[in-house]
Amino acid sequence: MKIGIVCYPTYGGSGVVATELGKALAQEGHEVHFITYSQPTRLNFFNENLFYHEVDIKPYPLFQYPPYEIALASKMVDVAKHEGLDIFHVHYAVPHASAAYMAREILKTEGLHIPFITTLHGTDITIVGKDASLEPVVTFSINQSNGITSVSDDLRQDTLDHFNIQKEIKVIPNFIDLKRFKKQKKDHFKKAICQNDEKLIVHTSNFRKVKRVDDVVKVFCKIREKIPAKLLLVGDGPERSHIESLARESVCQGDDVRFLGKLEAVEEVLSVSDLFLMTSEKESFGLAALEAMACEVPLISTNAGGLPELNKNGDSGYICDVGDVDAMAEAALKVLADENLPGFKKRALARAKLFDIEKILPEYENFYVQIIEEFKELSH
Ligand code: GMT
Repeated sequence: MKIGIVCYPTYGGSGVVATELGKALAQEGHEVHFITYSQPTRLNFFNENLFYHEVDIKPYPLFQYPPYEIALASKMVDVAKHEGLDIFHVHYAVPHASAAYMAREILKTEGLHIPFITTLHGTDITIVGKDASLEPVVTFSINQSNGITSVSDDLRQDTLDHFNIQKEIKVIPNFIDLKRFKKQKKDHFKKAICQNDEKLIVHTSNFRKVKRVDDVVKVFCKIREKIPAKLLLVGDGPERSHIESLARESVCQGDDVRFLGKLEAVEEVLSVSDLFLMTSEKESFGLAALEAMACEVPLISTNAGGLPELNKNGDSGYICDVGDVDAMAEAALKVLADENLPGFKKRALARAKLFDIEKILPEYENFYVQIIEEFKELSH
């Protein structure tokens, strides 16, 4: 198949899922065309089946806000015509679903019938799309999609509860490449951070308010009161300087908390970690946590969104109420106890294996075939 993938090219989870999916499809022999405004972060190598088309956004004195959606739709039309695409797969509804709708309708006038699938990722539904300033267009373009997927059952339900959706939403969860995300031997790295064999706790995110990273620091301080431990904070985003101040003011300041910024090889840090903290207020799936679990890192998470579909309470870690830092610290201490930790690590990996890309990829491939066939019939 020839597939056009539209996504945000940045570090956000939806862009990572889109890029990893495209890479895996290319590996299977499909031709994959990424259409975005800059090169996707994880698309930094050559593969004969992978193509990148940059959306041109031309500034003009009249435009306070350059019309990205129109430029994207125009590029989608251009790529579909010249590359002979069979289907578009757009990740994150805003504004990709409405751009895809526009592209499909333009192509139709030229006798080309190319369907599109919209994958809902999280904040496109739970925060951005729900806002009254966008909701009518988001509802319309989701309903106009030829196929809709969501990354968790919870997100599917949330979409049905808050939008007037007339179509079926298929749940295809996030996935993990277990060949890349696996525990590696990095003892020297662990020694460098934890000179006295302290327990190593990690959090990775884009430091937005919704992640409640201040709760990560609070939970860590409570753990630190009881046992020797270190905290690594990976990633960057709007809340980072606030979190740095919070960490400095906390009792557990100094060398105990380290900020690593954005990391390419996050699996190296995960390989030496003992516990992942995901304190989010909203989280449709929790891809960062799945990456940790694949590296044998147990998880303390909140019960937000789709997290209970990923983390099994008492098995791969523990689940606590959003904001309940006391419960999270208590649960963390249980996991980190020497007699419990090896079992939790093993079970975190076992749970991650359920989301192996080799299991999930055929679900997308079959869905593409189904949608292409259905649209062909409809168009005749
Ligand atoms: O919030 C983010 O971290 C970015 C956001 C995105 O759409 O780029 O992530 C969402 O999509 C990921 C991939 O499907 C999910 O694993 C994340 O749970 C989800 N984030 C939220 O729902 C807050």
